[in-house]
Amino acid sequence: MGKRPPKYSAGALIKHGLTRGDWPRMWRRPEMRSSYDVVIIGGGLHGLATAYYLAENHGITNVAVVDKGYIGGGGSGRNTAIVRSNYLTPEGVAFYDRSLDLYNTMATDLNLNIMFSKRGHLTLAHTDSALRTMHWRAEVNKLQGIDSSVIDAQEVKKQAPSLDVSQNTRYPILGALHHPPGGIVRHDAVVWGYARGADVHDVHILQETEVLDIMVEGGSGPGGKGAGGKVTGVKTSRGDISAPIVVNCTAGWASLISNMAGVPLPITTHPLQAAVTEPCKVFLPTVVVSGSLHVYVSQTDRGELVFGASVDPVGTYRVNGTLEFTEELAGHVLELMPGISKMRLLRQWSGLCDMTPDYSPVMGNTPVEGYLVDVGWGTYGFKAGPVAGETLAETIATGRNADLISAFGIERFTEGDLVGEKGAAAVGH
Ligand code: PYC
Repeated sequence: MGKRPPKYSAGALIKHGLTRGDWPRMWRRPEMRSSYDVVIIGGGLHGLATAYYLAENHGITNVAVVDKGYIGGGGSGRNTAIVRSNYLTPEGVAFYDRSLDLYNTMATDLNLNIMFSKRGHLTLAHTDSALRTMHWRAEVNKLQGIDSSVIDAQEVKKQAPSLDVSQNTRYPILGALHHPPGGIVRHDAVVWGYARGADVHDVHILQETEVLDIMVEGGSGPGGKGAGGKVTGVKTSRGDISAPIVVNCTAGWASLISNMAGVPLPITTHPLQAAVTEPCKVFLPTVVVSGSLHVYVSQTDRGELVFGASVDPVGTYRVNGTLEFTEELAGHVLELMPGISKMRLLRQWSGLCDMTPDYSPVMGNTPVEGYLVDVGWGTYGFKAGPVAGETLAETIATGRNADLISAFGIERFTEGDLVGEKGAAAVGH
């Protein structure tokens, strides 16, 4: 435990740069074994974090992370990199706050600059009912020690001077939920940091390895799969792997992968579109979200504005951008910040969001022994990655769902014990 990636002195870095020296790989391309103690499906932030914490916190290192593409090529590379813990339910607040703690120490823990910019987070209220929900969230947050409060329109203007807070607009800003610990993070650095941290512990990261089936025996469903069964491994495009524990850490394809184990999930998959502008002088010092206008925006340290929206209303697996999105986004953004009308959009993209009925994830053990899920991440997967990995690793190591995820179990959908987080989603859905 506690293995660290090598550190380089400034002199060694300069020498490497000038001599084009032999840079060590951040993670290897190992030969696939025929069996592992744990197979994690999905080489994104969640899968890699799970592998890292299994090794780092529990000494479980005979682990493979398999991905049909390249690591970080799914939701981890397609999000808008916002972190915060100002949720609506006590379960959500505690969970996302632990993730923020882990983000706070991550640069040191993983020895990589993840560019965490703790710049604060504003969720605007344009109606009395939205303001009421902000007060509700602020009180839930404060009860759990989270720095979160409702501020009025004048204070909003101080936090984000480019916002139009005049009261004669279509959606006047009445106030906002202000959450100073929120911010943005360099998303790929987080993926790379966990990948390197896991690789140092000899975890196998197997890219371009597609899972074709999950092998289960003794279950009550067709082919011996489903409830009451036991996992025995996975079939992949590079051959079979036997494993007593298989973890579904996928986004976008979570329900299709889960069907392979005979464990259906209450998930619908929708694209979420995002876009980035050309860079300009930094003028937006905080993250701004408007649920009513279906938009959120932050400015990177390079000066680009990064925008996101609500999920597209129709469920598909498509990840291209649409002109309708761009038009709608521009209209809504200009209502908030009329001053940026001359800025040009550079590019747009989509990520796939697995939406659950209560806007909370599905995590932990399932009715198939040895098959665990870390899915249903909707529009909130990036901020949850570290705590998802930490709690999943604990669940695997101890055999029982970690306390922080006990409310997110799959059984809540049959027991009717939902964790309704819709009021704290960044945007309307
Ligand atoms: O929940 O903070 C959020 C979020 C940001 C982007 C998408 N969801």
